[in-house]
Amino acid sequence: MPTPSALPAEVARDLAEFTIEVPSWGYGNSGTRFKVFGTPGTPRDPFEKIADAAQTHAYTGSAPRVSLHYPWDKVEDFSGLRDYAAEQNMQIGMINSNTFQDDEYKFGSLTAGDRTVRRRAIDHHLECLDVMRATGSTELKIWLADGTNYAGQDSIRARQDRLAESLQEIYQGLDEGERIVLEYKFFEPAFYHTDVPDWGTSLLHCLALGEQAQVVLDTGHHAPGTNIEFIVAQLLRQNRLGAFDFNSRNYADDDLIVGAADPFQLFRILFEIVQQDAHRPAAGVNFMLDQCHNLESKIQAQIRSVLNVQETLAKALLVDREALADAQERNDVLEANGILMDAFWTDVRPALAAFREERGLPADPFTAFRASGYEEKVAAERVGGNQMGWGA
Ligand code: AOS
Ligand code: ZN
Ligand code: ZN
Repeated sequence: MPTPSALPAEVARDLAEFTIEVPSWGYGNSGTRFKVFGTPGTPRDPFEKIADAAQTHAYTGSAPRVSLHYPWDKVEDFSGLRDYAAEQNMQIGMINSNTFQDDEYKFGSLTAGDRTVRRRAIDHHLECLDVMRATGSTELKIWLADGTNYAGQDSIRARQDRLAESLQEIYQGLDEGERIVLEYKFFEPAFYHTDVPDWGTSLLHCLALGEQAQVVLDTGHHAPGTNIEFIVAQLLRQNRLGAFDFNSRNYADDDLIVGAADPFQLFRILFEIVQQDAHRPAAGVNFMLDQCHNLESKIQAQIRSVLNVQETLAKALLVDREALADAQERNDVLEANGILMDAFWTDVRPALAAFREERGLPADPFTAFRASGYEEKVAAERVGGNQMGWGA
């Protein structure tokens, strides 16, 4: 496929509608268990995080929402935070609950055997629903660190039953038009078993709860070699893919920039999405980033991430699906594969630059942001106070 100088109209339409949600924690300091490095200009409160997230949107035109983590992003007046976001041309996206940082949750939260601990964890989620409403959000995202480290430590079955009961109570708290999304992860911080380890477990709980419960797929949460696009196709088929946590990884849950480690995997995933029209807003899939930027500039990294997804989506949209269907019907294995590869290898960057300029955006958002002086300005302004970090 030759390099197109302009995008076909329907591809341009789909890209113009497509949005990505950015995580508030991606703008704070992060690191590994060995070290968290500070960076001049790192936000000191949720307002400054939103201001930084707004830069990602201003330069890409495709990232109008920011997810919050509660209580990391706790403020006195959440409606004030919502208003501040609106002034920055941003909306508050998903509210992420947090039951993994308090001593009380050492042996579990929604799955804990101790009734008082479980009660506290359920109440925390109900409080998240209040935060959601105060910020104008409609989505609660649940990722649980629950699990065990040793065989026999606790009953796997009993924990599932307690989880189902706890989720039921949270689900009862939803109003119409709201939803919860349940994330799965096969290991970490628990290393023997995790209570929501895979898409099957998440889906079973969601099916038991009802239509307002859907699965979150974090691309870093699978065993190496897992065919993630298969999971995407299957969840979409059941109308239960609520959201994505995009990132990339080489080894475990690395939370690196999406499309950095394996751009072809991102392409395969987005092609499954495109085939079921799930990239369009009407499908209701929330495409989020869940990343940490330990070494690199955080805003630049977020801009790069949005661009990586946008470029890869453009390639997926360029697949000649008619020709593909024809090759598939004839069982022409190599022609079918070649059609996909043609789209994957197409250089969409010039066409995307033109597309952005038509929308009044910089042709190269990454370079434009670097040259804007924003980072130098906030580094000079944000003195005193404590920089916010993953976990604070
Ligand atoms: C944890 O591994 C999950 O990916 C969560 O979605 C997320 O990273 C966490 O809630 C953010 O701190
Ligand atoms: Zn995640
Ligand atoms: Zn993760």
